[in-house]
Amino acid sequence: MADTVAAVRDAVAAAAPEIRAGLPGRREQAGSENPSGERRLAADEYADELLEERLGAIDGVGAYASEERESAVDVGSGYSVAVDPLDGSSNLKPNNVMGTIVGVYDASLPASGRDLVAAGYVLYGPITTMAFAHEGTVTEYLVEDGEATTLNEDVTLPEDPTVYGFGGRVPDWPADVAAYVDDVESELKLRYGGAMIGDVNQVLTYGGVFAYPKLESAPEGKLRLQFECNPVGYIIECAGGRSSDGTGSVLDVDPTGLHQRTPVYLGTPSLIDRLEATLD
Ligand code: FDP
Repeated sequence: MADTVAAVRDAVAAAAPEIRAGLPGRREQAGSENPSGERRLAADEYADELLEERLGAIDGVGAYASEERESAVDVGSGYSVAVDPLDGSSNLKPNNVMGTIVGVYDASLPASGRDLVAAGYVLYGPITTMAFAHEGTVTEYLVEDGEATTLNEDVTLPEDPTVYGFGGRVPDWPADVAAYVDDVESELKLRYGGAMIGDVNQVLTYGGVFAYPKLESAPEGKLRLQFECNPVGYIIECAGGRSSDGTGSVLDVDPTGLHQRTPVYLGTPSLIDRLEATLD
């Protein structure tokens, strides 16, 4: 693995226990909003500042951008890292799973998903794990005391899918999204926890489909292309799955803004093929 990519992976693993340890005392609102207009927690700010410091110090990282900042920070020359420091932060109050996402782009931001050279996420569940994709393969690590040790090499989605989870309020789903869910719910079990990383990791483990779809009230959905959809789409594709914005791979969505949103559908290839055939 190239040195810079390995250093990013190791820095995120090293920061994970610190982020986790900082959560209990940071459940309150920070009194501000992120650039997407969402209320920010003290925990979001803490994780963002920690990751900027750690990732920004790596040789070969040129820019740091996060969901919590209006624009990218120039930290040298080299890859651009795009981070969602605490994904699913509304899960902090009820003490449910959360994540940290990182994408490593060989381009300035906003960039295409095709410019990703690596991507990973940390899952703060009963144990802390990390999935990291690079050069077409995904490795799952156990993260303990800031060290990542390999749990599974070459992680792939299982053949027989079993779970699905779709975000957004059901009455807000357009008719074609609702028709697709009607179609798959007789085959799959509903699993939706409200943090993208928790829900995606179930799909990676059991096979199935995760979506934050287009909504009647939000045709672009909710999730952010640079920080969430591209990195996680890249991981799912490296694991033999498919990503889609409803028409084709999320990695082909035209990058138009740092905080742009896109509908996103991720999972077992046959389920995403069926989804694209069902959506108008
Ligand atoms: P959150 O707002 O809690 O940070 O990134 C946004 C996100 O969580 C995703 O992790 C999650 O999949 C989605 O929003 C949940 O949205 P809903 O509350 O609308 O289900």
